[in-house]
Amino acid sequence: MWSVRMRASKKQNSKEKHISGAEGIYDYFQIEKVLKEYLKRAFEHSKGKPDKIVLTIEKINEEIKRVPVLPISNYLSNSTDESSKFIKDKLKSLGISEKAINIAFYVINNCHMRGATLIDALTGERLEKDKERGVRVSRIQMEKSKKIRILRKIRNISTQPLRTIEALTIASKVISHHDVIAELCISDNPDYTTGYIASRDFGYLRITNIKNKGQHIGGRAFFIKKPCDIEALIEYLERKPILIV
Ligand code: PML
Repeated sequence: MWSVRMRASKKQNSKEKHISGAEGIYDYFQIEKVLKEYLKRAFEHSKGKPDKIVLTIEKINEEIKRVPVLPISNYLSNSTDESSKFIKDKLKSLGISEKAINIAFYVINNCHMRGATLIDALTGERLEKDKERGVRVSRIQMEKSKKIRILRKIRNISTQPLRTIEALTIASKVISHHDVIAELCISDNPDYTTGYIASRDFGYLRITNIKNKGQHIGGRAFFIKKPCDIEALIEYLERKPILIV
């Protein structure tokens, strides 16, 4: 099997602005078709035309671990205030401190990171080594039959079912690591205002109106239980091949 990844970006004020990304684990015969799809996605993104596209194709030589998909539920919130209160209450119920939650929101709203921030669930300390890049969850794929079944289930509740599937795939891998208590995700796409929180306790919980339309902010925060071997955790999230089933 092969890991195929795409990252598209554009230089803006001498910084690289993330435009879009995609990734999956594929058989050799699927690679050409997937590359075409990824290029189309990179060039047709609502965040603008990229001036750099990086495609990575890597052979996977180790065993692919199977991880169960998180169950999906929805919270229909009417405002960003209601969403943030709901999120805080849910995360606090898992033992995550208010300070840690506030820092996660601060980083997501202000730091424009490409990957996720790792937050100590009690102290709020940021644990990732590279604070600009963050941690990229990689080497993931959802089993085809599972994907089809979930797509059927969510087509009436999600305006962008494929985006939901990709996020669900990431969250299922993240939460499968015993040192991660929860994830908070806000899309950096200005048109997409549904985000989610995820945990072993309540699964993948989608929340409408997590941000206002037109906002370019967004990102992911993972709440970590200490003591934790941070290097091993990052290695798992970025390198361990996972099939979500
Ligand atoms: C992103 O844009 O990558 C984040 C996606 C959030 C998906 C929320 C959902 O529709 O379930």
